[in-house]
Amino acid sequence: MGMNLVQKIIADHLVWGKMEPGEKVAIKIDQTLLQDATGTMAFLEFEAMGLERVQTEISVQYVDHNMAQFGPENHNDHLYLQSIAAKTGVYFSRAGNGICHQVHLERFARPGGTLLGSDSHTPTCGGMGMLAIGVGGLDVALAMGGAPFVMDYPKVIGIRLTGKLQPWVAAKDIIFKVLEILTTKGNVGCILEYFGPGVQTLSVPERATITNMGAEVGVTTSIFPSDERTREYLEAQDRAEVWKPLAPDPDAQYDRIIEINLDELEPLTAAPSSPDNIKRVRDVEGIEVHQVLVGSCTNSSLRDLMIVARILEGRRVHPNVQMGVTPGSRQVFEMIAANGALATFIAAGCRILESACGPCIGQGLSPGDGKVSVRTFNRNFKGRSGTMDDYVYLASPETAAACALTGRITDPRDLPRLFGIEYPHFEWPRKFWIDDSMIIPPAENPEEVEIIRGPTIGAPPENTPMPQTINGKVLIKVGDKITTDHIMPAGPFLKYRSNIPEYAKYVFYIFNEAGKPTFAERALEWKNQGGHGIVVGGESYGQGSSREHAAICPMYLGVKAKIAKSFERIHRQNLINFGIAPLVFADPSEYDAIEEGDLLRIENFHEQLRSGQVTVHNVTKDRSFACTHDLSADDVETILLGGKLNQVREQRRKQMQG
Ligand code: MIC
Ligand code: SF4
Repeated sequence: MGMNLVQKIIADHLVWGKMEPGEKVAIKIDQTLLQDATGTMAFLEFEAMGLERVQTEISVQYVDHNMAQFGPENHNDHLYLQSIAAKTGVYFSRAGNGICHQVHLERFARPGGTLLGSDSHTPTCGGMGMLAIGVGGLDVALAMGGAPFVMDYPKVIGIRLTGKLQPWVAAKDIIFKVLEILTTKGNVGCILEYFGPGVQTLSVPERATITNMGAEVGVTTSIFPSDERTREYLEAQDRAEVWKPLAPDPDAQYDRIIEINLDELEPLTAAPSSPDNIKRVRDVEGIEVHQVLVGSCTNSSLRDLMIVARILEGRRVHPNVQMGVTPGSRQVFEMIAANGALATFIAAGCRILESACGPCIGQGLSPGDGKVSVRTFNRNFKGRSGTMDDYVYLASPETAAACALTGRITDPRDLPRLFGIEYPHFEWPRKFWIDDSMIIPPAENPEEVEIIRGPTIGAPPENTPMPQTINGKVLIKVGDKITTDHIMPAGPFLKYRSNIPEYAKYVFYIFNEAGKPTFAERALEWKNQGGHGIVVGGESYGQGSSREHAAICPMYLGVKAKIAKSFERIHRQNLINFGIAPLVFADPSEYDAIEEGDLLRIENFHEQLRSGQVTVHNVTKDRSFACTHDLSADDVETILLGGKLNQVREQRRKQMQG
């Protein structure tokens, strides 16, 4: 039987396990990627596990998230990261060099390789035919130390593309279509593999827009084949030597096939406040727009910026619209500076932002109360922009540019009629502007490098082993589709990423009510009384980002279990890594019988967790209910030991003794 592309790459990297549904497989990791907001903790964990040198083909540390630098914290992190990267054998991409996913695609990704990154949008490099997976920092730290990555053998959903995008319709609209079909929940354990004749009509950066936003579908990753378009892109990046063709076998099998005819697609948008709230732009046109932002790791390639520049050329952004542009990398920045597009943006009245995540992670440009912001980004969860009452529409660069000119949500297909603008012709350059001087290679004499630890660099948090009896209290009960942005906000709090006691104050910040104790205060009060915190959630708990702080900070506050109807992959793994049990309601209707403040008691927790069935007694309501889990035996032991740091230390202690 023929193999699909995912199966081929897994087979090529298989360390152990059976390539069969329901089985676990461990794969060798060729490359890793860390960004600064998750990297500081990951490196602290790397050190805490006693690891010294990276064992991968290439590991890169990027600085792109935490760049607002209000106070010393961010720069302290950057200096720590630069020094420890040099010492441990990691490339360091300096602040200003660009967004990790964009730069990795340009300068490091290679077809057929595996990449593990401490950022949920790591699958961006799937656009280059890599198996690229987003995980928590601790899992990347382990992979840097040479450990294989263990995952559930995936279901592969084939997405067959036919036809060709029509003018004014973009790659972003393809992933919107996928989100409309698959939504953001229920896709854990799947990988999306794109194939079919429509693939060759898309350039590598367009493919990367699609694989990037596969993160919002909740799949493990997304991948495209490697073909002539991939070769052209790599040649233009002066990296033709890493190219190889990759395609599924002609008789490859998929667990499900979704057909998308590109000819029939039209401009779409993700309306507030979920990436799967997909609408036709036509159906929401006319809504007043106050802000337009072009950028983020989804849509900041040269192509994306050039399309917007050509639309704006000789025109002005609507007077009621604030417009910002973020080039995805220094390469893109240099190229738009050289070809005049930067001048076009400035003349049109755009605000030019540095090459970083910026407003995508709430670092500035928050919209006004109740105001509409159209963004080419990938996430529009309520409050992520930094404004609680935000109305963020996600859109393609084409749609964003049209909105910027009219001050209303506008279908870009109306631009010829409204402004006489023809669809811009964009030709990929035969050579990109290449200058890797902002990527610092590892030190030649690592023993001479001193690690710089500013006073705001903490230690990785310690956890105690899981108690036998859980004296639990429901500290909060939340609904469906709770994202890690809801659990652990970024924006202005992002700077506390290496200071857990401070950052923990903002856990579930969005749910705090004025005049009432915050989640953190309630949790610490209960912990100080010797109690254990429990969080209750609905479906698809822990969507979105890979930030392991959404597990570490609750752990610090004494949370021992989260009980939900279902969990998303990365957050679930982060909970395991930090010794919090992710339990699932055996009967989802039990969710309704629990209230915030209920006391929950679990006896013999160790044996119950090992057996796979956990009975929880609700002391307040005087009733019991059952929970299950699909944790492996190893995951259970990790949780019982209080997390992976304790487990790795224990293993090393035993090795030293034996
Ligand atoms: C995000 O887009 O939410 C982030 C910020 O890139 C996160 C990582 C983080 O929280 O540091 C992600 O997507 O994993
Ligand atoms: Fe940065 Fe936004 Fe991409 Fe996350 S989604 S990596 S914050 S640009």
